[in-house]
Amino acid sequence: MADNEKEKKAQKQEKPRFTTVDAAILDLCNNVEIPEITCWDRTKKQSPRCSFGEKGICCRICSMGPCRVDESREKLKYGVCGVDSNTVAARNFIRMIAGGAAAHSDHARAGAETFLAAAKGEAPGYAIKDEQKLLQLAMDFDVSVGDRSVQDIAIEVGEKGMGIFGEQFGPIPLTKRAPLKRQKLWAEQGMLPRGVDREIVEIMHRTHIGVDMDPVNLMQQGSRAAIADGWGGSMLATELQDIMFGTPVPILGRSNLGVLEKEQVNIVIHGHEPSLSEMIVAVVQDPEMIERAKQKGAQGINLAGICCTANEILMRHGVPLAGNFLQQEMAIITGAVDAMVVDVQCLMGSLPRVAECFHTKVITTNYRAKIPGATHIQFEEHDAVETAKKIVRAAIDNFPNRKEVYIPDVECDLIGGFSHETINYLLGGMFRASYKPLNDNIINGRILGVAGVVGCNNVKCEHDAGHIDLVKELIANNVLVLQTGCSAVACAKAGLMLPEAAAKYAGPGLAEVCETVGIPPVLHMGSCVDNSRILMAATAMVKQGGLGDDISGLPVAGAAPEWMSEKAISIGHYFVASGVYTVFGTTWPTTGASELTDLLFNGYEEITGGKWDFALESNVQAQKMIDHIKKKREALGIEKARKRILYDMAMRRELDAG
Ligand code: SF4
Ligand code: MSK
Repeated sequence: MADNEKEKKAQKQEKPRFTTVDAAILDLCNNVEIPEITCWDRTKKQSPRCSFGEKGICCRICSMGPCRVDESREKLKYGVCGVDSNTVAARNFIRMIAGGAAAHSDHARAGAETFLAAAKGEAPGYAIKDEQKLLQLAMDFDVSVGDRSVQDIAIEVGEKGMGIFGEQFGPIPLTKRAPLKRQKLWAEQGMLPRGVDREIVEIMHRTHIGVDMDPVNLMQQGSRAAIADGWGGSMLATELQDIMFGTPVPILGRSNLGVLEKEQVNIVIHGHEPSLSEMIVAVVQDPEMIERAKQKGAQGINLAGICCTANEILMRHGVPLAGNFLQQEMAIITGAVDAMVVDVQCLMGSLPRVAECFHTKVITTNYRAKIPGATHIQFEEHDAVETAKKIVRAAIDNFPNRKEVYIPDVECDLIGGFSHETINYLLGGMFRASYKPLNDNIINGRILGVAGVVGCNNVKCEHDAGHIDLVKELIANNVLVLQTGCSAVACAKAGLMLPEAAAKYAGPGLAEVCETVGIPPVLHMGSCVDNSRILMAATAMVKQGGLGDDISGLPVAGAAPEWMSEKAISIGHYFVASGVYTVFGTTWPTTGASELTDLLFNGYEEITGGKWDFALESNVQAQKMIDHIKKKREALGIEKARKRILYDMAMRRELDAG
């Protein structure tokens, strides 16, 4: 065997068990004997994977299959029913959009139910916290305001909100928030959405055997459903949550497993819906609960979060982030988590099995998401405080059952809470809130552009590295970064969400702006559904003026370097359908279908002004995003940084004479 081959083989064998750059996980695995129970262990056992599945060309829609289609092999060109790889991959792709849009929208529906119950006074503990936002939403829904009471308005807004999901004819109201040119384009392209329920049902119908076989036509429906998610379900979830729980403002937080407390009862909240976690935040401060914890030998109660429930309660209360998606098992492995309380989405089925090796109580709380082996305590919004108390009591009572505890001494501060409204105030000031300073700094070249870097962790790649490397490269090139989801948690842990990160990592122009305004170069905008905040920020930039008349003209780009969920595909596609260049990393689900991939990577630019792209390496993703931003700057005529020129009298006279 040649020397370099031997070297390669040795390197392959030496691949660490936990591929991560997270210092807390690395510390944990050096100090705790971890049984083979983690997602890293399972992913090894799943290899090698079916290449047809990876390329999006495995079809199991009917029982004549499963069919593996392969355009490069004559005998596998068509499935039994006669469809080719482009049809199969397009059907699979838009079914992913349907799954993602359904998750966001069902989250929104649960929020709307709680909102309506709260408005009617049937959900004690909940209130209307942001009246201004309620009035704004009332206007969007054509609800008359006049001299009606807040409660009356809220009830009608709640009822209309519930009605949006099943809206049969459309367009759904929040699409009217988009720039006019975008709305016109959607109408021309047949993409203006009806209610998301209808759009998802239509995807399932069209992708049934023997229905829609045209990839372009399938993608049009996929686009309509994705828009119904971004400008419907997701946006409604964000709006109603802000009205009920408060619109986030900048807040200090902490991140990583070091936020767990050895001497306190640790409750980790995990999932996506904030309705229950908001109540838990209140209940853990109850003196009766703190006293109970002390009676069990703890010094108090410590609350922390994983995934997007974490992001929700960080944004509004500063509750620390214990970690992102790939840290859920690791949190239990510290031995310090007395209860992991989960709601919906991104939960690993292994949690109760991992918990068995330690002492953690895994508590499911939503009838939609039960896990064999977990304890179920159903969350009732009509009796939310009592449900929260029951859960907190269960956690406290589990404290004496702890075995070995090892909490990595790794944590990092961050500033969260950058809602679209907050950015508006911070940039323009309370009395002249506007995006003008941002647009001006983009036009004068201090800021090259804006990037949304969002999405999951994926165990197929090095945990967190994709997010951190990409974001560092973007800010070094003066690109302001907006973040949500597990990507935001990754960058928070890396210290990128602190104002001092501007001087350390950002290019000189971006650093100057951040230092003047007092913001970090990377802004935490919330959870997965809060990607709608990024849509609103982009729309505000268009409406402010000076950067064209549509989102597709802005010097902006999006990325999800470590994506894994169907929600990420729905989010990515509503950004593409809204005119944004969007690059994904790790893996791409249509590589076995050349025409469909070409449509998504090239053709879509003609259709929506946005397009998909894929690159494995962070530096390539960054370069592609920067190239796109520069292309847009050139089209706007602002490709060169404009220096501020101070005119002297002679120059002024010359101007006047001209
Ligand atoms: Fe095969 Fe067609 Fe059935 Fe898919 S729908 S499994 S390609 S026969
Ligand atoms: S939690 S969807 S792993 S971002 Fe929103 Fe993280 Fe992705 Fe779940």
